[in-house]
Amino acid sequence: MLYPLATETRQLIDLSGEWQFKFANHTDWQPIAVPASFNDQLVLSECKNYVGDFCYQTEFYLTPAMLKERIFIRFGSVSHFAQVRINDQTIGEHQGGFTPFEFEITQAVRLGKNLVRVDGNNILNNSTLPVGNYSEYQNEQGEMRKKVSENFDFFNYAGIHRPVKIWTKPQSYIEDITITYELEQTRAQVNVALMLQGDWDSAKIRIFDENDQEVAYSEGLVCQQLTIENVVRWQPRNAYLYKMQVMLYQNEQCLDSYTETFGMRTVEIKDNQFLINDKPFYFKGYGRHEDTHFNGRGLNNAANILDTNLMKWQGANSFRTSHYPYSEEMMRLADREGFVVIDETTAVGLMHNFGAGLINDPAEQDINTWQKYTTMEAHRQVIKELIQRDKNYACVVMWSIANEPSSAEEGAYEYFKPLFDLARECDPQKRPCCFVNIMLAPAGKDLVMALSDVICLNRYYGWYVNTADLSQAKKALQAELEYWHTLFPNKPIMFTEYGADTVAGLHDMDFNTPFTEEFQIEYYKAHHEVIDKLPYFIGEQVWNFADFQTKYGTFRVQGNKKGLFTRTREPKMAAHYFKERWNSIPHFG
Ligand code: BDP
Repeated sequence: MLYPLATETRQLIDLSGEWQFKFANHTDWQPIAVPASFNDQLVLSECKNYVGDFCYQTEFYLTPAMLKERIFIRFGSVSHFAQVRINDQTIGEHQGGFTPFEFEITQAVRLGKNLVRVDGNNILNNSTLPVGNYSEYQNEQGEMRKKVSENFDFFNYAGIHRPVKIWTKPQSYIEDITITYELEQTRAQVNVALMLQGDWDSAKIRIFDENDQEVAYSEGLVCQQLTIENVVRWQPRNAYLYKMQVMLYQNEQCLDSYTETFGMRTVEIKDNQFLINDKPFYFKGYGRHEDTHFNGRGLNNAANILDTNLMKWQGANSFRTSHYPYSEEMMRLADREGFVVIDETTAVGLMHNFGAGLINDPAEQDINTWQKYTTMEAHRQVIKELIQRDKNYACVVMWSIANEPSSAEEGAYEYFKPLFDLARECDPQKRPCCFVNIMLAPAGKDLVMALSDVICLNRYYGWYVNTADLSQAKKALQAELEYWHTLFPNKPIMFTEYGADTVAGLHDMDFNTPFTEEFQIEYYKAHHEVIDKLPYFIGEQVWNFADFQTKYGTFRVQGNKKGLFTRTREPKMAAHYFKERWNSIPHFG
């Protein structure tokens, strides 16, 4: 799926701005910003925490010139379900809150004013991703209400989260471009597979370097091969992007033109190392969230730029899109700025009995996750949509199929095997695939790691277990890492999460006091003492880049406070500690 851009043959109307909004059971419309979550724009608790159906609407105008073209509406994402109507005609629907979707609306639009209406909902249940527990109850006034108890900690923000665009395309047009390549020293063989619609007789492809010099040209049909000499490779924190202009022709007339930027690098796992361009890469970075004041989970371009600059300031080189596909705007920024990305699906909360007995219904304690949940279809869909969307980005070096699934429970391997196969089959660049392992499924108990190319661990020794006892934490961590290495001697190991909640401004002379800024540093130092000695340990991604909003919980003090930065991006002491550390560890070992 191409990113929506205006070109010499395509026009774009960005519908960002003020829309009209209402909850389905209300009659009055009110203004709301798009893109953004509705939750934090509406003040009242019942609005912030609303579960159920909601509606958005706005107008757009079409000119006579636009009506000669095919017209599409494209949503970057709507969380979690959307049905779209244009001028009262139902156009289509999409389930899944973090991937784009597009509908052709040529037949439904007219000259001048048009109305777009989105009927959405934010319901999560045992068949959706992320996973939620859905129920209905009667409130004190005797009215029926819906409830979602999330199987994860981040706040279930909802609404039109990413830009909505009206996009014209010519009658015959380029639907998709898939780029693969083989790199031999300084030469690249670039293979292009085009998906084309309508009538055409040839396609021309030009590749330009960063100085806008043409470096390759070809003319042909849907599969073409081009050679680039003196290739400049995309490198972590030193990106280089080529521009590929694809033009569709009929009778020497150019019908459509689209330019895709792309970088080239190799990725390989060999001898416990993660090689990028044949050199062992060390991941320094974060698990993050799309989470800011006011916007909630909605696209916030200023925050994305600021975060990128903060990550650079710290000497980081990577992040994971925990726990869902991030906006295309963020992915394009990572590609441009050279951040290495582990690209994660929406598969979070795949554990039925997380708080066995205490949190969940005791009667359900013995029910197996893989028998209870019916997420397979949603999981297949998000893998396909994610890879389809992000396949050409050089910054994506690995796909994360799930975060912290119940991988020690019987049936886990059988659930995941077809999903890893699917991801490997869908990815034209054949990148490594992983899943992120939870502490409750440690070495020896986990059943899924054989499928994963890298052992990605979320570990909280010294925090959720051995709380504040860092010397026990170190021993336990060391023992577990060694055990993993014995089980899978050829797989590299990395942290995809480790961290301690820290309330900014809280200090103590006793550095072992949890929640203080001092303890956060001690916690990380203890972990580094262990991992720095292990040659097969290939990276550290802290939890989390910044504090973020969560559902209510006894563990959460107005949100999750494990950030190196606060939610407003002020640095905690640990942010400076990591700046020193990461600036002294090279990107390549
Ligand atoms: C891990 C989850 C992450 C949480 C984190 C925590 O992957 O989403 O925020 O723990 O508890 O289990 O801070």
